[in-house]
Amino acid sequence: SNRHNEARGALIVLEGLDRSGKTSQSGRLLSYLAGLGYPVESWRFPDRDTSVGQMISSYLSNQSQLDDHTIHLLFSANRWEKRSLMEAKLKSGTSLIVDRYSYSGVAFSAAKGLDIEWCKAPEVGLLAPDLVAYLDIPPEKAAERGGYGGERYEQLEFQKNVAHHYKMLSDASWKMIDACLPMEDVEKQLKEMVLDCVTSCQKGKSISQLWL
Ligand code: 2DT
Repeated sequence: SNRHNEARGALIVLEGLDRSGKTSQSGRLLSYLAGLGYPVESWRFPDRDTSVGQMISSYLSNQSQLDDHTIHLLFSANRWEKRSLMEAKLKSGTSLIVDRYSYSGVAFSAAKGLDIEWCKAPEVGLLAPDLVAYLDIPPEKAAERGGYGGERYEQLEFQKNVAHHYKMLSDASWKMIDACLPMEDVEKQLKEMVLDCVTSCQKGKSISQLWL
């Protein structure tokens, strides 16, 4: 039907500490929605493929040093450079499952001691997610899962600080999921909320902007 052709896609964001399972669950959600016949793509931030993304990648792997404010603005710029494509995808009916977004941007920089309002400012005007699913895991539990690579932020004390800032950023609209549950249980909960979200966007929920 006409209405179906005009249906927009949903902007679905997964957030959580390193090792909370975001990347695995993104893959599962992608297959799930695609299997149901919905146009869908899986994205992640930072997007290391752009030139800004390459600067970020080099910083994260400790190959370059940058002032905390500077790297913060690069992470934000990395979202801005994808904004118009993001909007075009959503308007053409493609849903996006995004692994990390502005909340990572603010939580990680604020955990270093930057002012939270200063951190939020460059995110204002980016597209607001239709769903933020937070994979909630105690930092100690995440660390036990192992697989912290050698990247800059992958240390227990820092992750505890990030967790604290995520909690300060969260609001009643966030869907909190106990990420200590077996993967299948997390997956089941996510599928339900994601399908719900895709359906409400199809029905005409409008796209809004950060920061609310
Ligand atoms: P991945 O390990 O998920 O690739 O993330 N980060 C991420 C920030 O500090 N600011 C941001 O805006 C984003 C999107 C979180 C790489 C690291 O980059 C951090 C972990």
